[in-house]
Amino acid sequence: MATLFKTFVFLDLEGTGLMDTVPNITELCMVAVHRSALEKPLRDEAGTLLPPRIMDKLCLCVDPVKSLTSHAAEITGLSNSTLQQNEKQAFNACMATIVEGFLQRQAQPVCLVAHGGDRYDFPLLKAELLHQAQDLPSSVYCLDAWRAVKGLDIRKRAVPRVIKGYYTLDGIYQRLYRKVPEHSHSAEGDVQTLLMVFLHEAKDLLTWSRHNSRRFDQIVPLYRNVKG
Ligand code: DCM
Ligand code: MG
Repeated sequence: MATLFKTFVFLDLEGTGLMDTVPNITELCMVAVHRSALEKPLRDEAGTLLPPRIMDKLCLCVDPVKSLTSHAAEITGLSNSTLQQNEKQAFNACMATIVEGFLQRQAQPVCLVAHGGDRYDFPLLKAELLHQAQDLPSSVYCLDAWRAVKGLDIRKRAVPRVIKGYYTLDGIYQRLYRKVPEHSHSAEGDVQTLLMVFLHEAKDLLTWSRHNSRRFDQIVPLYRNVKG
């Protein structure tokens, strides 16, 4: 069924490690943008795309109650000791309520967009929410931007023969903007990069989202009942 989304919520999670380490969330960022701001993006005098003026942002650091892998700590700049020093709370019931409330404030229906979201962000968010016996409203859908950008290239027969690194978030951004994205591996930095990628390809991605998004209801949690 085709769904015309009113709001796109760009999402990125940082975590204690990759999927195989049964990660917990260390940082969450969501930036909500109305579809009208994506359909008619702002540009400066030189014609360069600008981020929308109106967007809602939610960025939260989280005590993961579990050790970060040394690599995750290195790339994200987060550590168990600094999160604890700053007295960050765990992903608790309050956090789940804030996330749900943020989404409920947006014009519905909402589509979450995350790069590699089907593998990491959506199942991980689902696992943390279920651990608090909570979930997102059934009007929330989700779209994996990695799958979408690649799917559009396949349709245009534009997939290169060697694709290592080609469809990473930073790789796509560099191809489109001819510069290196800022603040990689911080949740907010990655969301800003993702938003600019989406803006650049908005016409195609808005159409793609109508037919290729899934209900968040259908996401299988990365794990059940593991913490610490
Ligand atoms: N991650 C990792 N090792 C990598 C890439 C990612 O452990 N080489 C983990 C830690 C990150 C999380 O995945 O916080 C999300 O990745 P990203 O920063 O790319 O959004
Ligand atoms: Mg990230």
